[in-house]
Amino acid sequence: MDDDPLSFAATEPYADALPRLQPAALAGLPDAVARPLYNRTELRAGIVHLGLGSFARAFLGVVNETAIHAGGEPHFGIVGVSLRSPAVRDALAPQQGLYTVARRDADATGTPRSRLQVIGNLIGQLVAPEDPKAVLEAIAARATRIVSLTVTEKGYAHDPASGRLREDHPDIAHDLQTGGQASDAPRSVIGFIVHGLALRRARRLPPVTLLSLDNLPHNGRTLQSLVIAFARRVDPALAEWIERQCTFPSSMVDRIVPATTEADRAQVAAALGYRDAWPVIAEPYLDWVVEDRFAAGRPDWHLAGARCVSDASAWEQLKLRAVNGSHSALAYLGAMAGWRTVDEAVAQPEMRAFVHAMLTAEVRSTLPPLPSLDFERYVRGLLERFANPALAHRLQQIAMDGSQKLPQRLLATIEQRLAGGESIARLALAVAAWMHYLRGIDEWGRPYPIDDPLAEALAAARSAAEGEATLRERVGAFTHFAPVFGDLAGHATLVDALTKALASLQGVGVRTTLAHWARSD
Ligand code: CS2
Repeated sequence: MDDDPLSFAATEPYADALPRLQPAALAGLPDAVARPLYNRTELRAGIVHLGLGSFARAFLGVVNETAIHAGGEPHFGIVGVSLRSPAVRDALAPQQGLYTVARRDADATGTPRSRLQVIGNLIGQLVAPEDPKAVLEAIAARATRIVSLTVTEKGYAHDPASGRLREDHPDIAHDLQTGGQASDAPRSVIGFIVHGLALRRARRLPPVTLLSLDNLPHNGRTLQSLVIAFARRVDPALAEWIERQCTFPSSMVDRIVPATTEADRAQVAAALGYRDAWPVIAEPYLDWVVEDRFAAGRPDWHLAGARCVSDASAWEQLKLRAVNGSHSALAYLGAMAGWRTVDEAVAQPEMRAFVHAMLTAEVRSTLPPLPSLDFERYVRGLLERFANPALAHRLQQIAMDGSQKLPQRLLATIEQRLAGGESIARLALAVAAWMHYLRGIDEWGRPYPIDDPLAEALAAARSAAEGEATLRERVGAFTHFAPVFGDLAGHATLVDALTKALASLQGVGVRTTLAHWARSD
């Protein structure tokens, strides 16, 4: 959710000596730095955004800024809500919500370059655990038209394989209780949304759009079914009002946003001449396909390059299976091999050949037709994005929360291929790499923590499987881990493919395995 592990303790002395980025500083920024060219005080809070991590600021914040510049629309300033930690608010409040986006790539000679933009449309910030009522009030405010979300997969508190609301999730269980505490001070994202919408309805205010910007399949529909399932438990009439009046457009979002480091912070400060306590780093690429079903209007995002369509599902599937599927494959294989970043991993010829083969030989056939898409070109472009040397996107960042990511990134593709009797060797290697990764130690003997909301349950499933006599039986037992494998539990062809891949990873290591698997069928 608030996804960036930025430490404020280790500050750069140089940056500390600089004045703070704030509205009065805008006029004094270097010419090359883009900045708000509108009157910030005219912006109204039309969007409440849940999950104010780096992705939201480098994606929604940027598109919205361009739309404001292009259309002069004052109704859609953003109130950002941090769901857990006050760190982003603490960093940005002294800057009155201003922050910098550094778009990074390399020029033709391979020299890294960075283009800076100061973003101005974040006009309010809330920290949910500090003041849950304020969050509910923001959702229920008359001016609010859109409630958007970047809360990561685990923020939905659903079962990743089936998509169902986890009523046993402690935050959901808390928010479902009847009485003041649950509705006045929810803890879960779904709880905030439903209790906020209940207030709206009680006040007879118009409905809003609930807009998921997370990497989930049919993210709008998924959000809708979770919200409705929760609302039915609270008040069936409310559930009906939400279903009839509010909209939940699905969308495909694509931009690589690595976590900000201290070095990034120092570099941005040096270029700005002002200290920004939490700039965000992004690749230049940005793609957004969003379903144009907004209950109360939307900003002119189409003027900022967003593609507003009637059905985004084909684009979502392409993105989840190709971009995120190969990202996860790179993360687990690369981390085990001891590579640190995506560009380092994809620079290994075996790794690059493997990703290319996985996409063209196995993922491609599962994608719905997209007449405007040149898939080979898309894959080439993707590998170039991964090769961006200026991002230093850590594989361990992508490796986190595997249990929440694998179903839609790799296993749905596998399921579809198995149904068609097609080979799954490469996709299975990526899943086997995750299973291998769960041992918590790379090929060089270096340990790392497993950062996953289901880490304990995964560790228990692993040790239960250890009791089996053969590798195949151990793998078979592990595939009964329902939140990840769902209906694929014990599927003989899958278990065979995973066993073969895991045996190779354990026996000859990542590099040699990759060389074989890039070719094999
Ligand atoms: C990544 C994504 O961290 C991850 O799991 O795969 O955040 C990825 O960088 C974005 O979805 C790209 O659009």
